[in-house]
Amino acid sequence: MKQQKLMFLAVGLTLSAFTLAADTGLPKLAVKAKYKIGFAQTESNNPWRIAQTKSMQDEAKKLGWQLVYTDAAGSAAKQVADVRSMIAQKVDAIFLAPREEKPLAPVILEAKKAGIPVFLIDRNVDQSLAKAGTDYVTFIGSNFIEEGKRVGEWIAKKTNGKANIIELEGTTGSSPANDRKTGFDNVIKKYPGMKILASQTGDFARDKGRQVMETLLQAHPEVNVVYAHNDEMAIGAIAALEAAGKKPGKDVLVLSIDGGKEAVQLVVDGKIAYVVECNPKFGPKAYSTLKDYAAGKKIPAKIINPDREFHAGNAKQLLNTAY
Ligand code: GYE
Repeated sequence: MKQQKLMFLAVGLTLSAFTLAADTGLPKLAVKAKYKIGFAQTESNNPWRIAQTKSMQDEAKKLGWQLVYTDAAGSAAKQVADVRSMIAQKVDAIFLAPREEKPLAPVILEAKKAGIPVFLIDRNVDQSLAKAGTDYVTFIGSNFIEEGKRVGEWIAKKTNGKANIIELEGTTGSSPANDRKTGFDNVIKKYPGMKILASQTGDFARDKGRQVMETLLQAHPEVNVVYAHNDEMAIGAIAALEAAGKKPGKDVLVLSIDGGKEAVQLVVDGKIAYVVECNPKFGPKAYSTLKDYAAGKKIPAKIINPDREFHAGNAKQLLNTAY
């Protein structure tokens, strides 16, 4: 009798250890017809952000869900406050596009503690501070390292491994800026003839990109390749190059990431040489992932969007499909 009891106890303990191990610790989400969700946007100063917000809003409308939308206007501190206010409003779930990798990690943990699942879209956070699949459900977005690598490889091929490069980096401390640099650097390292003359942030913004390019151009007139971490800075750089009497596409190859219509048109015009796409239309995928999560389906810690590319050979044909 006693032995039997002990055995039951042992089986029970093993079972609960199993359930604990299988439990991710993430807040659960009830299955509902309609949700009240938060979307904390980082800024709205470029076409990429505007297209992303529109996609999130359109899809919420389609589903009849209530969307609490905030715009951090380029401030990580404001975005932290925005997420806290969503927690206070007891939204069912939060979609967050974290402006920078470190400052947004703590509020993810606060949401988790409050029982609200968080989904990261388009930008990630520092995994040592908040972990995908444990502290937040998943990251949905592009593989930024791969994007940077593709740009680097394209340059290596087109220039036979000889280039004088100016790099315009995205927002300092953001995951796309960090990773687009890493992926690019990994390729450049292999080619002694490819030199990064200067690498500086243009904050993913057109006018900042133009100003930075203007200054760097004076210091490095020998530049023949510009790698911009997004379209906006590439368009700013083109303005600076033209103002200095240089011909983008001839004297200087300009490459970027995003693939918005304006940039793809510039590929058609011959001013941008190559663009890796990074599509901002997240709405449908974001919400279907939330529904899958509520239904108890296993969600991978990373959901990677496929990225196309635009170059002289396909830009005209693909122009209408660009965001
Ligand atoms: O490339 C840029 C935007 O986080 C992937 O942020 C996104 C980047 C995108 O402002 O244009």
